[in-house]
Amino acid sequence: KLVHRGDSSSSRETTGDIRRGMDCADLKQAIIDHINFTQARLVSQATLNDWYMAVAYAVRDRMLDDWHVSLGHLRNRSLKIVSYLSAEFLMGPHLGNNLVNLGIVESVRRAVAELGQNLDDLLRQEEEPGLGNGGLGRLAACYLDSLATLRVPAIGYGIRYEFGIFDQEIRDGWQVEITDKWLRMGNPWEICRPDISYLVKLGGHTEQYSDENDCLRVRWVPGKVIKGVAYDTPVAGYCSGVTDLLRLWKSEAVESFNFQAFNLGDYYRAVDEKVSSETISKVLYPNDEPQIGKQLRLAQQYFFVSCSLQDMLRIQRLRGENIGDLAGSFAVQLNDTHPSIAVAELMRLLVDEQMMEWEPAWEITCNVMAYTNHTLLPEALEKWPLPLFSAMLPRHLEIIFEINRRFLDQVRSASPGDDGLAARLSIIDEGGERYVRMAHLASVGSHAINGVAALHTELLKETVLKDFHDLYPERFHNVTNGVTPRRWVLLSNPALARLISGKIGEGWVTRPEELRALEKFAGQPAFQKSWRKVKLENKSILAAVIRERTGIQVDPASLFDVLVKRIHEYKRQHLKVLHIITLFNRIKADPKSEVRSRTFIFGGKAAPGYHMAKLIIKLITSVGEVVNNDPDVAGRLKVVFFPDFNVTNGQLVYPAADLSEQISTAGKEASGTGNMKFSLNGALTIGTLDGANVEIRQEVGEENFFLFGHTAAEVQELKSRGYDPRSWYEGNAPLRAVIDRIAAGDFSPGDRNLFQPLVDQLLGHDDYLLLADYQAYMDCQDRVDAAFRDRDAWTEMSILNVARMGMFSSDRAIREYCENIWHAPPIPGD
Ligand code: NBX
Repeated sequence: KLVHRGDSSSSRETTGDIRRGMDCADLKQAIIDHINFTQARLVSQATLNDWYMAVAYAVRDRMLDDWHVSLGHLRNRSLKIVSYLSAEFLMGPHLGNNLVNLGIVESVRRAVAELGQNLDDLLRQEEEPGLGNGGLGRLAACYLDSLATLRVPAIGYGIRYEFGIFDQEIRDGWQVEITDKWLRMGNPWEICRPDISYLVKLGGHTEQYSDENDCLRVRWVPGKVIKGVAYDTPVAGYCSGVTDLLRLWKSEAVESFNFQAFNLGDYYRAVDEKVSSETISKVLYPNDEPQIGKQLRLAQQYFFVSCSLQDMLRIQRLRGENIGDLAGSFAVQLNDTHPSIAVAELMRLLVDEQMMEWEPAWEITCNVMAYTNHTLLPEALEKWPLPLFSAMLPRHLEIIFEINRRFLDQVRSASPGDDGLAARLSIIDEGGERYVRMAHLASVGSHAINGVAALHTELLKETVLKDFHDLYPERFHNVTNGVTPRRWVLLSNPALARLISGKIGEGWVTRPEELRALEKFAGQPAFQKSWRKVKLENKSILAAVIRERTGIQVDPASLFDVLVKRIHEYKRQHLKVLHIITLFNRIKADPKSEVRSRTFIFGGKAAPGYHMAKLIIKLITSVGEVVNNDPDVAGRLKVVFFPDFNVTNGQLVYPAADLSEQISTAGKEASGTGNMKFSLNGALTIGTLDGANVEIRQEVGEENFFLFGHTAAEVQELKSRGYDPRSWYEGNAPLRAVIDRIAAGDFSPGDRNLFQPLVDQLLGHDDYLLLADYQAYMDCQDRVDAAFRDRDAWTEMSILNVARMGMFSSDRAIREYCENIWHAPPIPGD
């Protein structure tokens, strides 16, 4: 009998273990139990959220056996643990992904249905943990999925932000930021581990002292101490039996109250102390590229790095191994420079706390650490003013000076007299106000340095890290990014996954090179028809959501032309706008001119302080306002700004795209990963030779990719010749007409100067060469229109894109890291 406790409304038979059982009856009983005992609700009174929570807990229970076994492997001395240090993990909603990876979507769907609920409704209840800005944070999440799928023992270490990336609303065409209170309704996926916590020091000063052997040592006397508490989330591999660990740190006050000692003044001071300690993990900084020199951000970075390294030392002791063998037990990957203070912190822990000598400590540090660079933009490279740094991390600054002294000694003895070289390589920027350059710290203290796409790695070696490449060529690797086909196809595009598996079997989910088997069906009319049907269904689903969220009616039969990513001038969302206005002008010049039906879908958040990015959003919505309602356009063009682009919305958008816009200025986008998600879902790409576009084009074939624009080398060349945007404007009549329309206020009634800053930037500087690429982009878009007209040829290209995207699985990327950088083998199969 289904034991119903405290609720008389439903009773049925159960077979066994409600914590583990996979029978429908077990699942139902488990869900009801969680409604009754975890949510403390009667089934008859349960809200949709109670149902979601109960299902989440029932699924989590079913992850725990594998998790315990996997956690046990952390103590297996023959296995190396990958420690992925990242200030961001953009995991996306957990429930759907866990159902997919555990292979229990259908059984849970049925159990939920028999309880009178709809699984899709429950999936929509989950508030996604938005603990990241964009590509970098999402990459970390894809990599955890692949690590668990490939059975590699791994811990993702990061920060449990109380408020993640803001929610975006569009009001009057402008972005408005809303606080992301993702924990409001509780988080069923995390397990708080109050017993796993570490103290982290901040501020104060250092002192020298003599130890018992009369050795001179340094003691750090902090101004303040805070505590980091572990919150663990299981990360299940796809049918791999391995469940890895995401361990996020929450900051707390060390002693909340000291009741014995308090008088009124001390009481308030104690409360202030608590509040300021908790501030550290309060909020994710919503800035992607340009670096902001905020003190709290450095505190966040140090906080999570220190907790994570202390945790690794604890695990090392649990394994019964010597601290000196740390590099045999752990591979630490620095996800950009955000965690690069780890180099100095590990040195401090080894030298000051483990009383190790400098040289062996340094060898361990370099053997453990590896650094991934994600950007070439000079303004994005992290550097901290010395006064700020020494006020917060006085001991680390001393250690960095010592690292730098030894490093520059080597440089000088290898290149005597080359003071310029030493100055360029120095971890301390001494030209003017002094800074600590974090990319230099990471490069000096790591045995491996990698870029995230072939072109990016080459440019890294030639530009930002050129001197390091000359010095340590063997440290440089390329690992082209990848995305997980579990979340980005199986979960988000189930209809396409079914169609593919029906043809070639399910092996592609873990061996995506098998997608190649689709090539032979690419020209088959019946298969093409099914392929188009899936795409059309996905477009209809998206169209309904667009209608609901923006009020705009779009035609699923039109070409869905999509540009979703963070808003940034280098990503050139406004180049897409120039295209739209060009088409608009053609219609206005001759309403009967043939302009093919297109739906332009934009999405993405702007950093709250990035005015130009926010103005670009306003430009998109304003152009939409005019174009969407123009009688001459007559519905042929629709412009949509889809608000609040995040992982959840991405899962709706990628499967519905016909055309993927990857139009950054060549040399600026390190890799891109959205480009991969689109193509894996059958969109064709229009793009520049930038980031991973280069390799995507190579793989899918140049005849299946719409290429335009100056190459990175040509961009360089243009700029060094003295780029003059105004001459491009004057020499191109349609371009002039487009810019003049914006400048004349045609899209900003009542405020003709609204977009003047944008126009001034384009005509005055045009740092990202929109005007130089304009004509090539228009011509390429005309080729897209022509190609879309031939439905069968287009479908064939779409199938070939999917068939040839295998190399962009994050499994391939993780295998490369494991083999070339981490030297971490998988857990042997059961
Ligand atoms: O990392 C992105 C790059 O722009 C993409 O080209 C690349 O594909 C992706 C993964 O390698 N970078 C990125 O997303 N950066 C940030 O989100 C970021 C966040 C905080 C910050 C600086 C950058 N302080």
